[in-house]
Amino acid sequence: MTLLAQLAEAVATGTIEVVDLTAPLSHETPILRLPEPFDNTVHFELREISRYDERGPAWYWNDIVTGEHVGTHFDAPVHWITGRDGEDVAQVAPQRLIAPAVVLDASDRAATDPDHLLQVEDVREWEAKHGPLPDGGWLLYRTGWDARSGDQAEFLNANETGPHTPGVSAECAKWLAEQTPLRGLGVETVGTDAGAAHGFDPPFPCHSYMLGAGKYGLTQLRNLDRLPTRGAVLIAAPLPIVGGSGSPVRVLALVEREG
Ligand code: 23J
Ligand code: MN
Repeated sequence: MTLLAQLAEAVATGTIEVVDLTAPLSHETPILRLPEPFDNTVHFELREISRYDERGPAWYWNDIVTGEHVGTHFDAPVHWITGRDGEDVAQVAPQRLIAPAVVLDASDRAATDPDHLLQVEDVREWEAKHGPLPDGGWLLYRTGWDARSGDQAEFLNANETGPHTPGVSAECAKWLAEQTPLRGLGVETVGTDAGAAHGFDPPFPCHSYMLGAGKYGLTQLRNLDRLPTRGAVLIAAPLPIVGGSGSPVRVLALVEREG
């Protein structure tokens, strides 16, 4: 059998499980809310064109209204000023959209501290236990935040001091961007940066350093608890929006199961 025939058979029989890491897209899908004076994205929306009616007797279809950065989505380098000369989302080579992924689980700490920040030493510790970060792969940062994704207020967890969601320290973001062979960072929260990251130095360090280094972001992932610490392969397929800064993305993980 060819390699591809083996893959198809393994998927068909469940020897390779396909785990969907994508949040469902609807008007209720939580979105980012930046504070004044910044402009914000819109909620996802379906606009019905016809539904087996006088507008189209035999067919149902919709227009969609969405931001690029709505729901589970892909951040392209050009999204940030540091990556302005880098790739837009349509320029990302398809070969780079299939890559290994590892999972770093900080859900215990995020449960007691919603402002929990990943530090370089946490990743170092993870590497000592689980091996090196994958060359050209994804680091998936599990925080348990996907459990809140059914509700915008719980998901953003904002109070009078702003949003409180876990993320990555500025030092760690710089290190991940510049000192590791990662292709990108995937998170369960609304963006790759912590809720409080507008006040970091630099502001939004994950966006700033990762996208500035030509790396990618994936947000609002779910089902990371169904992935092995290492060994999964991710297929992340953003729409080729010409000139776009990002796109809603379907993220599928291939996971090998025992016999
Ligand atoms: C624009 C400004 C700040 C942030 C973001 C977008 C995102 O999180 C995003 O979706 O890229 S933090
Ligand atoms: Mn984004």
